[in-house]
Amino acid sequence: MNRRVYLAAVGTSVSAGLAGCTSTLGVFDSEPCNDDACHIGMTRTDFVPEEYEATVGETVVWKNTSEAIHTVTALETGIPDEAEYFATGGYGDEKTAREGWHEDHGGGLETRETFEYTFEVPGTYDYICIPHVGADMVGRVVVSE
Ligand SMILES: [Cu+2]
Repeated sequence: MNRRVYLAAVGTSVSAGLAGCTSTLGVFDSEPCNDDACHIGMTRTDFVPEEYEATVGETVVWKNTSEAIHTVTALETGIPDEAEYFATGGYGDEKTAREGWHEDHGGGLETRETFEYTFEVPGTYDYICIPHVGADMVGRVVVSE
């Protein structure tokens, strides 16, 4: 056997094997937050669970359990009037949050980073991931007394 051909074939199979191992986080996609450290996980284009039930005073923790960058951005028209606005990056309103993302990916949550918010007002809270809202990456937290 020609030695150069043999090496080329080995090189191919090695790199193919490595490529198959790069996405270790994918194993947890069906249940990305399987410990007490977070409540809502983020896969490639989904918040999991998409709807989360909380009680007043509860601090909810989101964790980016994927290899993509996400945001947690409340919709101003989708949260109770009395509730304090929330968004990754600490933006005070939805418009600024959207501008921050489009300017320099402000508010982006990297792999394994977390974001938390304490829900003080009962009601329904709708939020989105700005870069993936087109892929229907939306979530809801329902807060009861
Ligand atoms: Cu996203």
